[in-house]
Amino acid sequence: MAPFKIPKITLNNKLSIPVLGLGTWKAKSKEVIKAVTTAIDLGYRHIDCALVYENEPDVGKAIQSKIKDKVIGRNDLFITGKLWNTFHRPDLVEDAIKTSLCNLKLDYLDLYLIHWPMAYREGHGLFPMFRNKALHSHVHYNATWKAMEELVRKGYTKSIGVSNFNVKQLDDVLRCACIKPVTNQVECHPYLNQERLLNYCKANQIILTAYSPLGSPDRPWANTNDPILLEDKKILCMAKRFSKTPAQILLRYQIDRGNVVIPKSVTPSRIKENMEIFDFSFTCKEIQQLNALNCGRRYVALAGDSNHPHYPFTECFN
Ligand code: NAP
Ligand code: SBI
Repeated sequence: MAPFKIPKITLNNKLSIPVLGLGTWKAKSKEVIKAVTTAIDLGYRHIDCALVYENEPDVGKAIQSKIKDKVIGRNDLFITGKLWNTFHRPDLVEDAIKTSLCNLKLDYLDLYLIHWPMAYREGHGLFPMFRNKALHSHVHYNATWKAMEELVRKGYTKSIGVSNFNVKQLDDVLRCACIKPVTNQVECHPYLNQERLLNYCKANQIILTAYSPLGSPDRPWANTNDPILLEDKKILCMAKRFSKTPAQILLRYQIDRGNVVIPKSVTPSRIKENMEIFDFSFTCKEIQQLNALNCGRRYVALAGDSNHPHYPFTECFN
């Protein structure tokens, strides 16, 4: 049987992106090979990667093997990579994407994002620290953005975008940009519905990509008392009403708001379950009911960086 075709949406540069992608953060070496292989076999064509996940070589192995076996061609895939915070200085940007391309065994990316607006001290590993404090760099994200534009001109990536940028930071980038960001990838789910940021993105033809759409239950800093999104009573009730799983409700919520969504799973049955969201949809009223769960709960915050001048999650800008 031919694999299911996941719908795509058009970006502001006329290229298109599959609305559902596979997340890869926290996926270990062997499991990520199996996850990417399973996903491609089932019909996923969009894989969300990053240098800082330290599993790009394994993602690359799985992709390479599917291309070699002619299950897919490179053009059928949409591969996202991300520039880590220690490589924001403009002269480091080209080498950073080259490293990811080499890891992933690709000669171009479909999308490359500035992973966070904060720059870290260069040359001291991925998380430079001194006396338990993160070391910052003063590079401004606008300068990094100009170096990202060069990557498109040189053919290293088809599209560029940002991640974890607030409205003010996106606005700064738009004012200096010759090439507009196609997306802002941010945490998004009913507990953090990002209504203001989403309205800003829509007004500026920027797609919002929703990360941690299931509430990131495997995040390393989870506390036993934290609310569990996948176990929310209203989500469970809706799942029952639609004969769908809570995860499927949370993923369809993103699609019906016009967002791209990138759930992570290394479990074949869940990778399949997370695709089975194209045979139902929500009315505006149902989306409003889900939006009403908003309580500002952020599961992913890099809270240790809250004293960085470009830390994005301060109340007044969100
Ligand atoms: P998530 O996708 O919300 O949740 C992943 C967790 O949910 C895993 O524990 C997974 O388990 C479980 N899961 C998956 N499908 C499920 C289902 N159908 N039923 C029950 N549990 C299910 O969290 P995330 O990994 O934080 O976010 C997704 C992706 O977004 C990341 O992997 C990464 O690619 C991206 N991301 C980007 C940023 C950024 O700064 N740009 C930050 C965070 C995340 P198993 O894997 O064990 O199946
Ligand atoms: C890492 F590899 C290590 C820490 C970490 O914390 C914040 C969330 C994040 C990130 O920056 N992007 C992710 O997908 N997860 C992450 C990744």
